[in-house]
Amino acid sequence: MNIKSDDRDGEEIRPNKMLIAQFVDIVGKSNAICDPQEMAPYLEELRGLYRGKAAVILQPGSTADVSKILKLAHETNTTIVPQGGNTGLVGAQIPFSSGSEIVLQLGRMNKIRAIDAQNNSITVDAGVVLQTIQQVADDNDRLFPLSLGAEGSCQIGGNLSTNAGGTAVLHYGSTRDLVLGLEVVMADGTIWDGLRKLRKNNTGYDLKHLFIGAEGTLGIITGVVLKLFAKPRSKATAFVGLNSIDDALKVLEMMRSDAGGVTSFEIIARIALDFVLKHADGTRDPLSGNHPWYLLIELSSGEADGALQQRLVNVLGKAHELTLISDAVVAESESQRLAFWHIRTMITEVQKYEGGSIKCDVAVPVYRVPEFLRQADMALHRILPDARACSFGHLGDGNVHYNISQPLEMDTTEYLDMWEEISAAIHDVALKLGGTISAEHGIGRLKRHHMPHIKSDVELEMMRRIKTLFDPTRILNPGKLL
Ligand code: FAD
Ligand code: 2HG
Ligand code: ZN
Repeated sequence: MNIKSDDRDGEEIRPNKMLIAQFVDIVGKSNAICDPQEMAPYLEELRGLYRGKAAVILQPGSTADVSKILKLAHETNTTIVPQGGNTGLVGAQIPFSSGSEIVLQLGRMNKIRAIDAQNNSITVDAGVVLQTIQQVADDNDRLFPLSLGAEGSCQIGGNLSTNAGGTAVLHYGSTRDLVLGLEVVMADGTIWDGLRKLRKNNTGYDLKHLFIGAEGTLGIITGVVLKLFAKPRSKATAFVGLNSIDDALKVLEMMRSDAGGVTSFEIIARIALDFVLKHADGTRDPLSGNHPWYLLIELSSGEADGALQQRLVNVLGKAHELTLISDAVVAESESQRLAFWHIRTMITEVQKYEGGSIKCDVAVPVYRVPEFLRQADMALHRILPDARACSFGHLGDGNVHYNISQPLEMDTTEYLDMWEEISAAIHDVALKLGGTISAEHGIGRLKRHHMPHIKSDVELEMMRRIKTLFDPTRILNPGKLL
């Protein structure tokens, strides 16, 4: 464990007891956490990279509560850190160490407000857990396609605020693409009811998009109208072994043109599979032999018969004949399909058992992923020859989680002290290939200092002006993102 600190950690203007009591009154004593031990799980992110302090943790039960809290915060210059499921990977949901901030924990706002199957939409509170939304959609013979490893605990408000990606972006887009309307409480407590259910609405600036991906710096999202989709009648899923990442892109092309319905196209390096097999109980290698790279491919369609499965098998057969892939297994049952996905979703967790891990969430144009991986490996090994690149991610989106586990014999703190040097080298490779240093996890605290290098002065100035307009007294998640 290596707590990262940054420039705001020293600032300290704690709200006094009377003011805290006023905030507590809004939600009621039973919905305010003041005890340090009870606060602890909300004040540390899951890898232990960031740990903070809070004046109090408030758990509002309604949009009206949030509005009152923000009005008071605005008047008293009290800073607010919004928090959903606390699964974010860039530290944006964790307060700084001064103890002056209030954490606004949205988990009690967990109502499904309405499901409108005919309009293919669902309206929910911001604190609803993603998996619950998926389940309610499913119960209504619909699909809510956002899917990611943390879906059992992350909340839709957090997904919106990070514009989360996940494993079905290739087909359905990022969270941003799944939103029809928003309800937001502005910094001064004003409520914006933008809960529209429209698929078309060209009436000027589309304000909802400002709050999506804003990491809680422009307003508190309290409600959302989400798009639903027809539930696929069939899915076909394969676990594939291959020698070269260049060939993976050829397989993607074949899947698109000859099979269709490509929903997920995920890449896993052998070392990532090894970590899962070693640390995650009950997992087993779906293939025999040792392959440098694996693909988890999922197709989905409205056809109810086995046509999709057959197309997948045919394309894999052709890819094998062309020696693009070395082995493959197609899931024959739902439990086998879930077992493949379990391997993929466990990768984040198992890395922690291999010591320090430096995460680089990069994206490059899809066709440049092989180049990125080769150059990143070279750059990494020039700095630390024994570091272990554990790459995996959403190849179909050009998004590689180039995570780097420490050399086996190295001291973890010594390794994590190299975070800046190593990540800068990897980011440099991605940027030179026309990529980004944050594909889906956001900026938060972890990457905030990179903003001047990755955004033009014009972009930064526009962002600052938007921030000032929406949050003139800078009470919303200051020190994050901007
Ligand atoms: P939090 O971590 O609580 O907060 C995240 C940000 O949103 C913070 O800036 C916070 O201030 C803000 N926020 C939260 N709620 C609100 C609100 N109501 N209004 C305004 N601001 C708010 N991410 C991906 O993109 N793709 C993945 O595939 C993926 N897989 C993951 C797998 C695992 C195992 C884990 C642990 C994380 C993964 N993540 C992934 C990262 C994380 O799950 C997402 O960023 C998620 O969207 C965060 O949701 P949360 O509710 O936990 O938000
Ligand atoms: C995933 O794709 C997540 O599983 C987490 O984005 C990635 O652990 C990570 O870096
Ligand atoms: Zn991811």
